[in-house]
Amino acid sequence: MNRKSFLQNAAILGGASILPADSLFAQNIGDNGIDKLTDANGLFIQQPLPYANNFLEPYMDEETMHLHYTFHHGGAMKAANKDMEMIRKAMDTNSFDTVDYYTKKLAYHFSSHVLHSIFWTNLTNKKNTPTGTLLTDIEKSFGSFDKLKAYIAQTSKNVDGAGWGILGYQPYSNRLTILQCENHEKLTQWGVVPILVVDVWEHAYYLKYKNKRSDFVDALFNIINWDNVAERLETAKKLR
Ligand code: MN3
Repeated sequence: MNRKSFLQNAAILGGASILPADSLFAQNIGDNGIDKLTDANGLFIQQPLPYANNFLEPYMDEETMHLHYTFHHGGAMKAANKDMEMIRKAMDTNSFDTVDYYTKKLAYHFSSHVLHSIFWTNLTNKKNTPTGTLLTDIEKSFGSFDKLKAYIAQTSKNVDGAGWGILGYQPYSNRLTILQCENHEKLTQWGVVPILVVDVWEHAYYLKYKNKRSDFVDALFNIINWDNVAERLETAKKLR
């Protein structure tokens, strides 16, 4: 059974709960290689977590996972729908006074929805490393896997306030690139497709790691799903 049909069977049989404990992958990107973030009507929807809340223990604790997915990611998804609704309402009634406000809010909430959706699938409970094209591209762009790790760790640990460290594919230069994202949407480069994201908002780590963001970022390297990162890179490269 290939990976895709296994995943489909797993979904039919009840999803993540039947995945073996040592399952490397936990992915929910669709057949077209992009995360499904909206329903048929264009409303934003949150995909189920691709694993149980305790799947990433001990590096990411069960309670943090529950709160993070349900209220932080879920809240952003709902807020993005509200922003869209308010923009539509303003357009329908030709009252444009508030569209700039909700456009800004939508950038914030929708970016949160995108990054969190990627984040869950970027993680797994079995330590692994990049191989194949992903590794070659990492070496081309950063020199070595160790240098990439040092670079994204430093960038993530030192985000001012709340934000993300992001490894992305930049189609304009055909290179991998690192972003230090503030909030969910600031300091991007146009065109970059995120393939690995590191959430360094306090809600991602404070229950377990307290003020030690640095320890959390270091711990994450034990649970990164490089297969998922590779799959995202493969999809992103088709943009060229
Ligand atoms: Mn978060």
